[in-house]
Amino acid sequence: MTAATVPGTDHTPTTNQGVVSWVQEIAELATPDRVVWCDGSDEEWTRLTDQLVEAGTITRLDPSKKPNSFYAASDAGDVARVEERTFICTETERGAGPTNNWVAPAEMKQTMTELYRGSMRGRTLYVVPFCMGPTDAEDPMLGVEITDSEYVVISMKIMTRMGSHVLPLLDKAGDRWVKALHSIGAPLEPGQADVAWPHNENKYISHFPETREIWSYGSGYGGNALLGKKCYALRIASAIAHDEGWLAEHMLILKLISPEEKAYYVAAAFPSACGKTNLAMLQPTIPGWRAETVGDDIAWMRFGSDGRLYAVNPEFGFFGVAPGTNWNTNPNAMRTIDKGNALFTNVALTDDGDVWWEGLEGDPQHLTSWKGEDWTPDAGIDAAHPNSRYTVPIDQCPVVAPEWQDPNGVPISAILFGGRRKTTVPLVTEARSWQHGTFMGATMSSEKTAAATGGLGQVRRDPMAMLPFLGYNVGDYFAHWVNVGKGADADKLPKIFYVNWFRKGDDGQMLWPGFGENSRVLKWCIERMEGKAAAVDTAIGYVPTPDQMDLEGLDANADDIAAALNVDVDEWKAEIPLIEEWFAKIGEDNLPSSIRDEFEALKQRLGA
Ligand code: SAT
Ligand code: MN
Repeated sequence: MTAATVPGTDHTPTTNQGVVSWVQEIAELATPDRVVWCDGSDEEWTRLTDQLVEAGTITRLDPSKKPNSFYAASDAGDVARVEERTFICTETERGAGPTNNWVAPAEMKQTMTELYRGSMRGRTLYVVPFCMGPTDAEDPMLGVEITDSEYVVISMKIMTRMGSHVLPLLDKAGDRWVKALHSIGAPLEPGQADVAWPHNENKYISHFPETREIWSYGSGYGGNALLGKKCYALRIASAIAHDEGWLAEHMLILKLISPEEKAYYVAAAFPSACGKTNLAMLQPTIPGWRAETVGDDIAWMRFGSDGRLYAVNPEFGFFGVAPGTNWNTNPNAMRTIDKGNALFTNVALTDDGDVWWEGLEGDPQHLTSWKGEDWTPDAGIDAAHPNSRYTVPIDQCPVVAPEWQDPNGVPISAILFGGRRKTTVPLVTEARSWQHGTFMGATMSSEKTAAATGGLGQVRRDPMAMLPFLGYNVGDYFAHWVNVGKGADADKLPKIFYVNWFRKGDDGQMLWPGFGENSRVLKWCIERMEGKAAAVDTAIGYVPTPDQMDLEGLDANADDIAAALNVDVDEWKAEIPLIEEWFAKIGEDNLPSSIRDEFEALKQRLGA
């Protein structure tokens, strides 16, 4: 079938000829039964959700419990990002760097073109025009996702600004838009019945940062398929940011309001499934303090004309980890979800048409598990997949900051880096300088979570929580961070802190209660910025003693708090060879000398 004979191909609602001819080219290659340009309307949502209910891909939840909300269970072979199948295709191997899988662009395009050939047969090709970040930005960050998955279309409606209102921007965009091509790789022969979650065992998540393109094949899930998120807003945007002198980071954006009504904005980087969404919707436990949400996953940070760093959240929805979310750990997420318009994936389904997951209140006696099996409390297995997710519009969050859509962003006072570490890393450490903070981010580490397949619990270096999301050479990325600081007025730069909510005692119990109590750590950070709080000058940076923090009313054992804040020089000495190993992996040719210098200075201070 040629493009001209694919119904819908002649319908071209944009005057951007680059978009029109790309859609035609892909229609010709992938030979869908029809082409549909998505308008983002409620009518379209209803049509697609009805269709997916009919196909058995999603289940409508009881509207009295979760209005206009749906449940999807994926195939067991398609439950998380596939890092080993994720590629950065730069012209040179050095461009992708030692932490990314690299294939030359021409070779990858050749391979994947063959995969896409006929891959949409029997399906619909949807054209999804979208914008990452506010549409009234000076330079709106546009994209067009082509997909053959209805689930992706409805997810993109929640997660991005998508539909007809983006077309006038696209008309004027010339070639400043990202081509995001997605196919589940499951063509249907005439008469062949579809399965609930079509996908392909052979998966490729490929990025072409130099030409601002994304080619994804074989997966229908999360960051593999909703291409505005990790693929565009982090991998492609990090490369754009490097070229243009700004930062695209895997960070939540939180607004803290003091009892004096002063607002502070904090950006914080944690690896996937380490509690970013919970921190983004924090309910402070300190009297008089409030918090509001600007973003829970991604921050784009540019300098304002006043020399401060301003952050924008490019997303429109939350893609939060369900397990562990409850009325105690994240009441604001629960309130956001309860308003409906949500899509749940791989959680469990209750008998009365609601959703459930491990850690949620309630004591269900029978469920349908994410695998579609009967589940009872004695089943001995989780009812929800550990990477199960809820997708819900941000503007439903009861504590969303009124300025969350400001195209100029919010001025950042502090940047937090954090991982999940049982040992070594204290509750909070302030960096000595921007460059030292960059070193902290460059060497941060975390135990692997369920957000990606494989290796659960292993400690790995995850620089700035960007290891799986960096669109170029990690050494160049560190140099870029250092340069961003060099080019700025030091007084106006955010202060950098390294936090670890997850340190455990010898008994294996968490030393710090976390969640809302993390506001105490944030308060200390703010007081440091204002020159009000004291700290101890340790080998690794400035660390408070318990009495230097506001712990009033905290229900915790004093020894535990002291242990959470302890700088154990022996544990840090044991960390040195691990950092050395990490730098060896990066390669001395790639590693900026400024980061090497910070490492040498740390060793000296530790006497290592
Ligand atoms: O699947 S996603 O990459 O979107 C979620 C995550 O890993 O943080
Ligand atoms: Mn994330």
